Amino acid sequence: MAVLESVLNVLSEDQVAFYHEHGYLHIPQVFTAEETEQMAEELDWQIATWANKSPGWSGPWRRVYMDEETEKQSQLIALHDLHRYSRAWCDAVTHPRLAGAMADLIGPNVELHHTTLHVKPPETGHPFPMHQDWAFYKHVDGRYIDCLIHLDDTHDENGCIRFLDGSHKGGSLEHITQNPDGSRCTPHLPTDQYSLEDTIPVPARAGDVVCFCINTIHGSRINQTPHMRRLVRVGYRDPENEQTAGQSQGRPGLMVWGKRDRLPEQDPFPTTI
Ligand SMILES: O=C(O)CCC(=O)C(=O)O
Repeated sequence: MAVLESVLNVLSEDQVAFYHEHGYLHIPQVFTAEETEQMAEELDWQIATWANKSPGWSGPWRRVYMDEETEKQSQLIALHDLHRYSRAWCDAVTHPRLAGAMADLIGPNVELHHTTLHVKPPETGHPFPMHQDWAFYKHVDGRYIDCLIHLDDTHDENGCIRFLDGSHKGGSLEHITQNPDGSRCTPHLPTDQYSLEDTIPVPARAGDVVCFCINTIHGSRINQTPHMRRLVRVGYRDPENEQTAGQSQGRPGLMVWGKRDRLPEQDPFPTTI
């Protein structure tokens, strides 16, 4: 009888099965201590040199998640596409252990879509309301994974990521995108139907990656500690999973694993935009 050869690059079969069942996966120590230290050092440089500090995501959810005083002070430090700003982050998003793990989950072909920094400053660092990342960069199907690269150890006190177990199986959901006065707000799910209380916390160590499907519902609590909580989100997709709206639409990404197959009538990328 023919024995099926494993085609997995980095993950075990149990890890792959866990991801497909629960919609998320904690992958310990994707990066070595030395790599993580270099990434953290260059991240701090990027924060000091390029990042924006702002009140963060908007919407009526803020007053459900925070009291008035905290809400006024709550901040988020953010920056997009870190791999464009320093070498350690270019190496990180193309790292064979990370890219190989993504190929195990959505391969054989994996394209980088975006990189986004989320730093929760001490004491009042921004909570995240329940949402799917699909609402920010809509794709036709679930062959899209967001990875949270951890630069700091996380736990509930500093706002570790939390998932609604198995929620990816429900597909994409319409989000609230307007304030009661009709102005636009950051997409989020109704606070009376989706609660952080129902989610599973996934604490992780610096150097770990926690990844999840674009349709997995998630959120996180405020950072109540005196220290920053630094996470970088990196999005990877099957290059044939078409984007229909949102962040970075129409922008081809680096192929970090496999090849970009040519579709019928598809032209090569132009040299100007
Ligand atoms: O940084 C966090 O705690 C949450 C991040 C998040 O919700 C996201 O990247 O979509």
